[in-house]
Amino acid sequence: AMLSFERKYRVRGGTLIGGDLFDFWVGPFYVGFFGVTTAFFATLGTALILYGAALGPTWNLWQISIAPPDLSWGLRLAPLAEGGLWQLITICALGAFVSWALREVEICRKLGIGLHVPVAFSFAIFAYFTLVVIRPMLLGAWGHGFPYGIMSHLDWVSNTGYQYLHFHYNPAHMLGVSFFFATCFALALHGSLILSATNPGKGEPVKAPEHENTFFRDTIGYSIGSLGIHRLGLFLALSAAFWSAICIVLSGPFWTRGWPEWWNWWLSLPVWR
Ligand code: BCL
Ligand code: UQ2
Repeated sequence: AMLSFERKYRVRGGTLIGGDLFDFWVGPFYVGFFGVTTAFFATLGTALILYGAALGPTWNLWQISIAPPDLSWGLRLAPLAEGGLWQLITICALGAFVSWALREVEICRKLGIGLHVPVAFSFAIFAYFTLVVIRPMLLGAWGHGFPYGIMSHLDWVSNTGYQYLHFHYNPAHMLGVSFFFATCFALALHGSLILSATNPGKGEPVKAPEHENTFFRDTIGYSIGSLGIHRLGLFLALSAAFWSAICIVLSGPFWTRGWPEWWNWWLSLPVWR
């Protein structure tokens, strides 16, 4: 069933490519040219993962893994069973993620709203792209990408982390982690504040931003405001993804030793050196 407002907003146009050709809905879903390409890449990528799993030694969901090519393949294409599948799956993944982002752009244009959602999603795509394309290319081999498997990607993160002795000393990792934590803190504050305002005592009317502002002015002397908290939340979350991408692209291409050693610049400051 279509909700009353859905019909009103099912307007023609706003497409980036294809004109009217794919400008229609299937049930609740807007299709568009990029809906077709998303479905294509996602289906092909999933089929390739299943094929890779069938070639592998196990159907145990936790242990299935599709590994990138051996480092000796460098930046060349590898045979399917020796990492070529990983390369094709990576292309399909990026094709599907970028298609999804562009489909979001078309929907925003139809609705006449800002592009904040696709812009935000592009930060997540950027982090993934850094892991499987930018860093492997800078290091000269696709084998530096991470394997597609539940346990295997965890092993990759651990091994890659210990390669730099103690990843917590990576300054960009510190920023990424801190922004993730701050994002959780901000959403906990915001979620609880909104629920408190909309759940007053029995018989009381629902409260509005004035009450929300007053709560924070009474407790900490400052309120960022009901629009401001959403700006802050978006900034914190995008910063988390951004610094994550930076922390991993630094590791290897720009810093090859242990991360604790990087902090020696502090001991070498001219003041006390
Ligand atoms: Mg660390 C990375 C936190 C300890 C080694 N680490 C990260 C970052 C994050 C983090 C900052 C991963 C998030 C990210 O990249 O998001 N690490 C973190 C924390 C601790 C920690 C909080 C902790 O101890 C409390 N890390 C350690 C220890 C090391 C270590 C000390 C291991 C021994 N860490 C590493 C290494 C890496 C990290 C190595 C990284 O490579 C990683 C990083 O920075 O990567 C960039 C970005 C988000 C994405 C990449 C997701 C992209 C999503 C895509 C675009 C869409 C997917 C769609 C999906 C398939 C569709 C699903 C279908 C629907 C369900 C229907
Ligand atoms: C706020 C406000 C909201 C909020 C929240 C605050 C009315 C509904 C949560 C309080 C937020 C502050 C003080 C910023 C905290 C800073 C960090 C880095 C977490 O003032 O306005 O709107 O939801």
